[in-house]
Amino acid sequence: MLNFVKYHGLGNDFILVDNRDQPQLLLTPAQVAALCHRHTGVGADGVIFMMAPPDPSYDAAMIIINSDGSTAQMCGNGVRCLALFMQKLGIAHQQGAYRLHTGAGLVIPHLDPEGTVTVDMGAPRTLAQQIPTTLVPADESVIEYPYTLGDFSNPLTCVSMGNPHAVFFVKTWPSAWQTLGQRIEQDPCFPERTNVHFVVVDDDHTLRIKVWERGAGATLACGTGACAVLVAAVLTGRAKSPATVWLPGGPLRITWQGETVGMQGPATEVYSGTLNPLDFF
Ligand code: ZDP
Repeated sequence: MLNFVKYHGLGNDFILVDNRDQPQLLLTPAQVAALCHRHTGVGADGVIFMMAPPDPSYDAAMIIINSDGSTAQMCGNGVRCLALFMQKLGIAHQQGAYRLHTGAGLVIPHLDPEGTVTVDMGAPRTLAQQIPTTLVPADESVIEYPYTLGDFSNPLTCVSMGNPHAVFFVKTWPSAWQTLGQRIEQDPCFPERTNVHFVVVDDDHTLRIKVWERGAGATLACGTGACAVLVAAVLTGRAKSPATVWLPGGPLRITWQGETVGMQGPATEVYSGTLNPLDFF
């Protein structure tokens, strides 16, 4: 039997599994997809596995599998959830912070006294080979690129927070933004697919976004996406750090002064349970 705890960060929800005892994942990608199903499973945007740290300089490693069974390198809301899960399990921390190994490198969540989690998300990357995208040569960045797909034409800025993000600043959200988001996610110019964000700038320090997530579809929030959006807004002169990024599920506080990106927001335990993975094939 498998013990799990369900958490969410602004409605972006995850099944968390303590997988520190063994190197193999306790669930297959197909089982993850089945568990994430909202009618026939537990229901979640992804599963987060807490793995043993790769070396003593880390407290744990994080692996995230999206609700479609694909693997992501990083997950901002998930890091906040994982930090609270580690605290619940009594895992020792140094001055309220954990050092996590992720597909995006070292990420450091701090447990705030008020119950929120502030995460040092590492440095953003913008080179085409780091996104990855074939829109421009490998060592160039995609900033205000004249992107066109069918009858959608809009400048595009791409930022990696370990995982790929395509950011479109718009005056108003396209009416069919979900269909559009899905088509952009799968545009062959993004060989690893991409997360997609449509962003309205309210003022220098306030942004509102709609999120289409790679491998999960429309979600209520995306932590790495909120970070990528502020970086894109600063790079294109549209906003300044610090900013409040409003997602459908609520606000995240994002800072970027040119080095690592900071993200502050809530995470909430929903319930814990036990299931037999074999019931999900
Ligand atoms: O990059 C991807 O495939 C995303 N679906 C991963 C999850 C990102 C997330 N929404 C976040 O908060 O950063 C969980």
